[in-house]
Amino acid sequence: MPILVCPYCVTRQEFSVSNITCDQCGESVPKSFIEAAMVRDPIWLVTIGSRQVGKTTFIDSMVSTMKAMVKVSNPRIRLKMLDTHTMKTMQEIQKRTLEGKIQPPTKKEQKFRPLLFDVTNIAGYDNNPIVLYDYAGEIFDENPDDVAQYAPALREANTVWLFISISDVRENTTGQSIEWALEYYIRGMEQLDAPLIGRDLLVIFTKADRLGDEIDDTILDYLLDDDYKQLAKMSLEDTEKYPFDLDSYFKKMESISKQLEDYLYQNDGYEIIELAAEHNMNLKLAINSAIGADTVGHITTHANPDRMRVIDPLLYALKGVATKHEQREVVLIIDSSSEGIREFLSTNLHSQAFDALKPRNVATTTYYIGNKTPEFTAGQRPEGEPLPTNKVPLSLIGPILDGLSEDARVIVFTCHDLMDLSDFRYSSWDQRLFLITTRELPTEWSHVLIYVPNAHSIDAIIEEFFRLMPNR
Ligand SMILES: Nc1nc2c(ncn2[C@@H]2O[C@H](COP(=O)(O)OP(=O)(O)OP(=O)(O)O)[C@@H](O)[C@H]2O)c(=O)[nH]1
Ligand SMILES: [Mg+2]
Repeated sequence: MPILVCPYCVTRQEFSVSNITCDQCGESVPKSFIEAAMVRDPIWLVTIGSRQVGKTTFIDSMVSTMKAMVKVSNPRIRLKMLDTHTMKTMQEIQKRTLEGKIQPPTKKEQKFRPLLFDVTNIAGYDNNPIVLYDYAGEIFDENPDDVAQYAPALREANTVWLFISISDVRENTTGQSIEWALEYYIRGMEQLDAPLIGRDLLVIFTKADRLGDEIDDTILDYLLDDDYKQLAKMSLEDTEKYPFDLDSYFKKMESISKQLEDYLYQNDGYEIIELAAEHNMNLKLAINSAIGADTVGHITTHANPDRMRVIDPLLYALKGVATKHEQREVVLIIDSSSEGIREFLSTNLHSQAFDALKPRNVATTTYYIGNKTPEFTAGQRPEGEPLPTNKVPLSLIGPILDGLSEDARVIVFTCHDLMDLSDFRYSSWDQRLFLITTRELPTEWSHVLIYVPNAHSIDAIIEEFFRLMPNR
């Protein structure tokens, strides 16, 4: 059974679709979340920042826009909410927005619940399970010891969203400086015994509508030129005019991030830049307006808000993860020694497998059995008829497996039993090696698929492969 971190109590447990209750906290984890998490490691996100900087309002705005992404993206990006708590929370926030009421401050609680989502079709992935903790600003304002106590999910989050409202920093009379919340976070992480190195720190400037002329023209244009600011309300005709292209959108985000670093620097934020560098965190910056207009007490204009650049933080998180996963290794081993292999692969099943793996951002390498060096190097499409590699080919996979990394996952195409397969029965390979064969094999193995042409599609096989192989 796969080991997952319980999204509620943040401890490692065994879960499966038939065993959804956490042994530690007794909560039932949504089946859809477990299913998604078995294919892709969940992405843990946390919001940090002072009170009232706009964290919750931003999340509402981001969720509305992400939900509407289906209108402009191809393949269709879809955001789904995975549990009742997430649906109810988002609905309550929306209702308050539509009624023109301000959000009540988020409260710190011992048993604080996350929002659970699944995003489909970003960077070629079907599933991106997301655990999002929208923490209360009060955790980062009062007592540094609160952080470890009230925000244990910080330990799991590789991406930290640090919210800053420059206008609020200026009006602030509490004596807190701009880097305050980050200092609290770092202190909390020390107490949680969680290293900071390699984590992504995304500084998010909120309430950009209040900044007006003081931001330079490039940043202002970036905000105003957001084609998706009214996406939820956009007509069919308009959505056709602005198709979404992740790569070009992402390029603009990256160039704005550089400009914003300068803006942060000029606004007394050099300490943040220093702290990120000192702790080897990857710093990126984003800016948005969740509601496009200022509010005083009672809101009247929010039913149709001009949201500006509210999807950027999520895209950073998803794309960042996708880029890291590019290094994930998948290896195809073709048992070119087995009789019948040419017929078996005569429809180029191996090349098709490579094609089906490609959109998942994995580097696929192909070996022929009996040869320790790859026949086709990482990223190279395997083609042609597989030929035995030595005169008396022995179907030994050990020499190849021994040279692979601990993260590698393997698909073997064979028509007969592999001589040394049983040697690996009680190793981690049992969970990392998927056998595709033409008939029942004598050796016991956990993941075997007996291939039946026309009954199995290669896309379905690859999907199954990702479902079965454990998370890293
Ligand atoms: N002008 C403007 N006001 C905003 C924007 N986003 C949020 N606000 C206002 O800022 C206030 C605080 O928003 P919240 O989203 O509740 O802030 P928070 O960071 O979640 O606060 P805590 O839950 O206390 O940590 C509300 O009055 C919002 O209407 C924005 O984009 N522009
Ligand atoms: Mg809040």
